[in-house]
Amino acid sequence: MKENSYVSADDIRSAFSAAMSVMYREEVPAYGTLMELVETVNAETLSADAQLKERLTATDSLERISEERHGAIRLGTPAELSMMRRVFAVMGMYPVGYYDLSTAGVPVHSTAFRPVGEASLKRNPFRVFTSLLRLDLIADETLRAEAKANLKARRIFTEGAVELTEKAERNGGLDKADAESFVAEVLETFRWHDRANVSADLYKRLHDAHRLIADVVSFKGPHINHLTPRTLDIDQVQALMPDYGIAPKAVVEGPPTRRCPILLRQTSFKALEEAVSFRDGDGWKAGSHTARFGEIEQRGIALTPKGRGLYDRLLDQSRKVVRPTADGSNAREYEAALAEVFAAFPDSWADIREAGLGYFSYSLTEKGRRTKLPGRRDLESLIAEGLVRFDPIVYEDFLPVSAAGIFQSNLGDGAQQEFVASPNQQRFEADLGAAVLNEFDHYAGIEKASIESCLTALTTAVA
Ligand code: OOG
Ligand code: NI
Repeated sequence: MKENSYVSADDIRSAFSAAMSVMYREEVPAYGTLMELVETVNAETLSADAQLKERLTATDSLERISEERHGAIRLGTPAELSMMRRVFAVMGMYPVGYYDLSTAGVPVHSTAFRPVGEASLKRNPFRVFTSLLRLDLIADETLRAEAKANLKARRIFTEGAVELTEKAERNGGLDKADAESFVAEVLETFRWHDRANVSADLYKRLHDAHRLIADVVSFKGPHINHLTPRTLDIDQVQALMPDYGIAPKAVVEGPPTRRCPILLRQTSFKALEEAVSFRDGDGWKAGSHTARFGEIEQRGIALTPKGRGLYDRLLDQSRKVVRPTADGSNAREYEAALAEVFAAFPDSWADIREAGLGYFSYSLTEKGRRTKLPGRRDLESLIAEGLVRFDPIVYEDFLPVSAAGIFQSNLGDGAQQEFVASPNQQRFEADLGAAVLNEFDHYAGIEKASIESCLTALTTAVA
């Protein structure tokens, strides 16, 4: 078969995220309500801000503005993780970044599978935050062995999904019919199963060890636990959630509201209690489980290691002043402390660039396009003369402190558990079967390529 008859990985990813959106709205009606709210707020924001509308029309497709940007799953074994890597690769999604959440009392470590090239991100940036349970953090040896045996016995991928992944690897792609079956087969892995794999007794013991362990071990597969559309005004959606009958988490995670958005802000509605049944001899016993929720995100500029260092320090500093509680009782104080501390982070694109805190994409201005230079010049003088402009590069990754906040608020308001901090990227990569990509290299590469293309165009363009 000729290569050009294959469906592009970007198109498979788009079809997959659309199918997942439909499935999740059916499974979790409150998520459908959140989507409606997001669409309303996005439409209002756009009609109130003609400049924003113009900018987004030029850079993004307006009709897709409210679509899902990410989702999340939690896996149980190294074999599940490495197979998941192969499945995502068929959709052009690669593991970027390593996130250790043990420090935050969550017994997992994670990566994000996402598209990496500029064109792929533009086509559809859908990512999946993927966590691997760390059974080594369960103290009780008997319980650990039971959990392990349960996980070992389950099959989270359909035979069709495995066969089509192998076929794509062998041939370098899938044709239209195979791509359609692939999406349908892979969707099965993410589906909710209301019949648990375990008895009520084992569920309770797992749950007592950590709620997250019960969520990963007790079910047939790694149900998608949330999807996350993009909002143009996260504060407004957060404020309006109660009017729509959904309970927001206490605070928005990430940086405060700013003129020049940095990194990622996110919030969610709290996970719902859902009816499930547990194994009980030959029959079933009714119970409940809390895992699934909806989230929203608003992204800003990707920061350089220096900018990220400043962000981490300021976040740490504000949390020393006020630590947000799960019940929201000190949410206002936390927001105030955050805003005050973050006043130290420059808030104009020019200042952020000058201080080397963020990554920018450079392009020729109108004047630059009409200019031809005899030889290469340095970037700063080209900017000063109005030949080259700079625009922020969007942050495409996640933030460990924010992720921990999202995890925690969806695991209930109960006492937080402490684990000894034990990042183990090497172990994660061995389980994954590949190294994770470094997010900073990626942004630096995009920035560098944009500078190079300006310089080339300026010296070869016809006046
Ligand atoms: C993942 C939580 C992290 C995010 O957006 O930071 C996350 C989970 O609950 O499984 O999705
Ligand atoms: Ni999320």
